[in-house]
Amino acid sequence: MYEFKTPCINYYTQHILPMTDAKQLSLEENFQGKIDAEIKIEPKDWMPEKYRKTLIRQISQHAHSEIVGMLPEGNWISRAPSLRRKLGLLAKVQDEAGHGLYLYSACETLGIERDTLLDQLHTGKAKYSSIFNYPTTTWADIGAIGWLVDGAAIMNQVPICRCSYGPYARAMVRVCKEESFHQRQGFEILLTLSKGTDEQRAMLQDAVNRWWWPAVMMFGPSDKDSPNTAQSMKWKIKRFTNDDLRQKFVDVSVEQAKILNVTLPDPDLKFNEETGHYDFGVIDWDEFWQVVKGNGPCNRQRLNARKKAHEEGAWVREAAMAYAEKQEQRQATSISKVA
Ligand code: BYC
Repeated sequence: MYEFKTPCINYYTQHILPMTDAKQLSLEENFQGKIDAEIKIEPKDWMPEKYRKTLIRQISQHAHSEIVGMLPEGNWISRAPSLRRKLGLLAKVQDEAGHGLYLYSACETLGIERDTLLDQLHTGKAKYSSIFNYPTTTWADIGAIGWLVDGAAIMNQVPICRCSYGPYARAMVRVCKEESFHQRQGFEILLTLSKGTDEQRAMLQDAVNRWWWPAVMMFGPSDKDSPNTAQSMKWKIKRFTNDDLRQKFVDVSVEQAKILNVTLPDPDLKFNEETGHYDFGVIDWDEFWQVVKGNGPCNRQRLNARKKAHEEGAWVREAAMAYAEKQEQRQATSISKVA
């Protein structure tokens, strides 16, 4: 059983109190001890500044990805082929907004304002997932996003339910339940197309051809080129490396592709008897970094749409603030009347 050796200290105090090297070391040892013992770190616990910054970076990028991720799919709500499909897609896109909100809230517990986070997104300072910079040109893309993109997201996010930081881990439990519905709605769209006309089957294959590699890239750079993985694994922010998760994703997707009767666009994809996994071809890392750096097919379009939505939504935020202030005033007046 792990023993607490020092009382918990509000993270703000680390900036205020001068700290001796020995004290800092003991705080860090205790912190790592808690992590090793699977004890969650909570917002008011002491934490190294680098841990806090790493979490702000990852959680905010994750939140931005959820919000920007609404755009490629939102594009198809008004063009869904039936009322049933429209309801499913609408619910999914609304879920993504909810995920963004839980994640922004989790991030705020680390002492950063939401406005600052949004500003970082809108000025291009903060990253969001590379995957959302590709266009959705046919209805089959909506199925492919559900199957492959949400499939990759689940593979990456289920382990985050066990992340060492409490608010992030708890937010991910609900996110993952919803992602699982998203993945199934995508797979069902594709399964229907796979049983359709020649044209529908061709549309399905074309979407899979275009989304496969970007989905494989979603897991981030190879472990040897990932500057953050080693430390994040030690802190149990990440539970698996990028390459381990990517391999798991490839292994399950190959089997699911057989059910859809589609080929995956990788001639090097082959089961390896020795490793028990599928070997796959070389990833185009140049494409990945170009997209991450803002030069993907839709980066500018996505960021502009996001900024426009934020500006046009200003009146909603102002109205909500005014309403909250009015409520507060009413409450204060009724309390003073009682007193
Ligand atoms: N795209 O050292 P690494 C969703 C960056 S939401 C862009 O491995 P880390 C969904 C990385 O940020 C999907 N950038 O970093 C939503 C780092 O740059 P900085 C989002 C990427 O953090 C709606 C640099 O490359 N999921 O699925 O240890 C509808 C070096 O990488 C990408 C999450 O955010 C990328 N793909 O590992 C449908 C999950 N990959 O910050 C679906 C939470 C890497 O040092 N995040 N970079 O300048 C994570 O698990 C980790 O942050 C990552 C990267 C695995 C993504």
